[in-house]
Amino acid sequence: MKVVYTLRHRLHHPQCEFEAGGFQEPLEHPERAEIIRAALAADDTFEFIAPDEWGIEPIEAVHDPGLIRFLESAWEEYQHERGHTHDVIPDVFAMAALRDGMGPAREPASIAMKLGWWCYEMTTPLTQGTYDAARSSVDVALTAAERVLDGDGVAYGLCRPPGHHAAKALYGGYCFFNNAAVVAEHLAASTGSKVTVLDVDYHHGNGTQQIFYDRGDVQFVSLHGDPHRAYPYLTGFRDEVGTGVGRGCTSNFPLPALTDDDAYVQTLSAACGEIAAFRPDFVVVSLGLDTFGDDPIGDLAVTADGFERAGAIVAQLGLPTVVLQEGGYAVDELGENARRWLRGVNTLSSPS
Ligand code: Q9C
Ligand code: ZN
Repeated sequence: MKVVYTLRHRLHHPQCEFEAGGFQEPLEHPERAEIIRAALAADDTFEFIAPDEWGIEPIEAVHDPGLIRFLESAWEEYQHERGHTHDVIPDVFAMAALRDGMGPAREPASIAMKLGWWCYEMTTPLTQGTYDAARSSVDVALTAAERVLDGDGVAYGLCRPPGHHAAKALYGGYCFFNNAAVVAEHLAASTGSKVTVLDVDYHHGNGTQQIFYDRGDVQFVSLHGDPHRAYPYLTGFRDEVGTGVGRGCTSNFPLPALTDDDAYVQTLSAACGEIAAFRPDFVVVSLGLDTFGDDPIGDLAVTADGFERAGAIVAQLGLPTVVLQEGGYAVDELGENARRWLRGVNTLSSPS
């Protein structure tokens, strides 16, 4: 199986993360990708390739041009307006209710409020190289997709930063550009066929769901911690099923705390039933490994064996599959967990 990787992910290296009333060590840090790279490099099932450069157009196909422009210059702008800081984090937010009854707000002029216009929370710092790293993460994803368009049964993009929380016009949740959405749109647009995004990250993929919510040609299926207790709290409920021609093309499977391997693979099998019924031509997997029992911010109980079984269930769909890295924060086990999931799905692999 081809693994697409670039060390450019290291350009995004936050120093701190604001959470629960204080600053802490960032959970989403460069070592995550390096641990996965090392685990896959030690297994000759995997062959590494570098990403091609895809330019801005595939990103513009899913994101507001204003968000892209903002991310390109925000760190620099902040340094000029507010003084030097390694991490740039919003401290004021553009809540629609502030202008309730007075007409909609316009994009603010000051970087202070621009941050809170384009970002919805405080755990996603912008660093000097964040924009370039986020662009490289999209390049990694699209290059993995290209392998599959060229006939590989499955390919893996070692994306970092992750993407699935990034909405059309918002970043957050450690995500800047929605790698899975860019790939799904690219596959759908370039082949005129149907695509499913299967999101197995512990956190609901609110961004991906939003981007395709009214689409009949791109299905979104997600397993995640129940939003009654889990980030991002506002999306991922069972009754969110899509709208307009997209009605029925979104399926959410909220999971209880401590869900174990057996319960997990049972729900994944049900989710794959929905995928088979949609009859897609491609599957894009948002692979979060934060469903792991020892993950510091998840509360499920999936093990490495569970990950291999999960990969094998996805392989049984028998569809060309692009696997993209999302979350997973139990760093010591992250490489092995990724390796096991990918070995599980690898029966789709075909000689290229
Ligand atoms: N106490 C991804 O896994 N903070 N993003 C959660 C939990 C943000 C996760 C706080 C979590 C974002 C890609
Ligand atoms: Zn996650």
